[in-house]
Amino acid sequence: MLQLLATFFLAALNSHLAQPAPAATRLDVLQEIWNFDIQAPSCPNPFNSGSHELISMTLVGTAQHDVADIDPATIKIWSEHCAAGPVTPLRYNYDDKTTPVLPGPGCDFTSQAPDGILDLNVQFRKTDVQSGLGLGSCAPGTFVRVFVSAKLMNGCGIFGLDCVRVQ
Ligand SMILES: [Ca+2]
Repeated sequence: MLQLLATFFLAALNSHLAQPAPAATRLDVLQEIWNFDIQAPSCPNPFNSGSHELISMTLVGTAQHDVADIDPATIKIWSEHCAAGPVTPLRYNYDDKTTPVLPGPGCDFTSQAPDGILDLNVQFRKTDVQSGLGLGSCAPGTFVRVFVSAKLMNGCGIFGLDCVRVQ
């Protein structure tokens, strides 16, 4: 009887392991990387601590990525590893502001001129970004990676990356 129970348990365990991954795991797979450009077309992106101005950040449209598919209400920015944030934008607008560049792990991006494809520009209060991402404690000249997350109208998650240089 004991052997029969052990066999049943192993069969149930194997069956469980063969099941598809939970939905939460599959959503991670669906996430897309989009081009994200802070203060386009300037580079590097100086961030003046204590400034009460707005800072512009752009989700860059491409032939494959139509910015009209983004739900603007879901746009948020975060610090590395989501250690700080999110910060939500004050407002947004659609404009052809720049050309996409391939995202990389560092802060060595270059910005280009408009390319005829619509981009989604979001404006944040610098004071919100400074306090929300903890930039006030960064030494002048420090490059800080800023991550953006959002959802498309179909629910797919997207994210992007750019940097600011704290002044
Ligand atoms: Ca563009």
